[in-house]
Amino acid sequence: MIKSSELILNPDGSVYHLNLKPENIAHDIIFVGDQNRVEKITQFFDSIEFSTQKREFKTQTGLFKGKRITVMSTGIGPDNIDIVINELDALVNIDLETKMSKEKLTSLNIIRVGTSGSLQADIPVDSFVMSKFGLGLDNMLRSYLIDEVSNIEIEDAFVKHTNWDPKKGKPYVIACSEKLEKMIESDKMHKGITATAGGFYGPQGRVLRLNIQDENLNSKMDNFQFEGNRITNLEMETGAIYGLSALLGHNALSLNAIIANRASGTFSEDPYKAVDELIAYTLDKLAKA
Ligand code: R1P
Repeated sequence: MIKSSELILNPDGSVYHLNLKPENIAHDIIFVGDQNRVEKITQFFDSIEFSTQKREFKTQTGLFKGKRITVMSTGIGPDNIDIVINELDALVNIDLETKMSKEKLTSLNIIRVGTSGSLQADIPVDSFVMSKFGLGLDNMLRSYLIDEVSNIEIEDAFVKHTNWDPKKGKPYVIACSEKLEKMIESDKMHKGITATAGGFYGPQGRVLRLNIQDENLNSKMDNFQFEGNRITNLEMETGAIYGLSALLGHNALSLNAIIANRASGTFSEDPYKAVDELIAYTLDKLAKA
C-alpha cells in the first residue's frame, strides 16, 4: 500500500495537484504548456463534460467528432511534467481507495502540442516538428532508474560531441511511441531529436546578464548527428514526457510549432497562427485514428 504522504489526495478524493478523479480523464490526452491554450483546443469540441483548474494545471474533457479527449496544461518545464505524468498514471493505474497498484495496467496516449525554437536554419519559423527522440538536458528523469528505456548510445555520443560537463548531470535520450508516430506523421512534419532544457535562459544558451557554462552549446547541438537523426529544436518538456511515459507504460508523442529560429535569430510574425494550425492538424489526426 502506498502511504498517504506519497500519493496525496484532496478531501474530495482527487489527486493533489491536478484536482482530477479517474472518471474525469480520457485515454487520449493532449498536453499544452499554456493554460490559455486549453480552450483554443476545446473550442472545437462537440461538447465538454468536465473542467477544472488548480495552479497552472487546467483540464477539460469532452468529445471531438465523437472521440473522448482530455486537454491539459502542464505549465513550463520538466519538474511540472514529473507531477503531471505521475498523477495521471495514478488515476489509471493505482486504486485510489486501497492505494494499491492495479493488476491490469492502462496505457494512455499522450500528445504534446507545444511551441519551440528551431536549431536548424532549414527548419523555419511556422513549421512543425515531431520529436522522434527527446534529449533531456535537465536531470529530472535521473531520479528514476532509466537504463531500460534510455538510449545510452546516443547519450554517450552527445556527451562526447559537446564535451558535456559532468557537473551538469548526464543527458538522457528517450524515443517517442512508434504507435503514435505512425498515427500522426505526414510530410508536413520535420522529424528529429528534440532537446529539452531545464530552464529558458542560461539552460538554452540565452545570455542576458549572466555568463553561461558553455556558450557554444547550441552550435554544438545543431551539428550533432546520430545515425541520420539531428537535433531539430529546443524546448522544455519533451524529454521528461517521453521518459516518464516510457517508464510507466504510456504512449507519448511531442509535436511543436516552431515559433523562433535560433540559427537565423528570427521569430514568427504570427506565432498564434502556427499553434492554431498545429492544433487543427492534431485534432484531425486524432479524430481519424
Ligand atoms: C517557454 O516559453 C515555454 O514554451 C515552450 C517551452 O517548452 C516552455 O514550456 O512550450 P509551450 O508553449 O508548450 O509551453
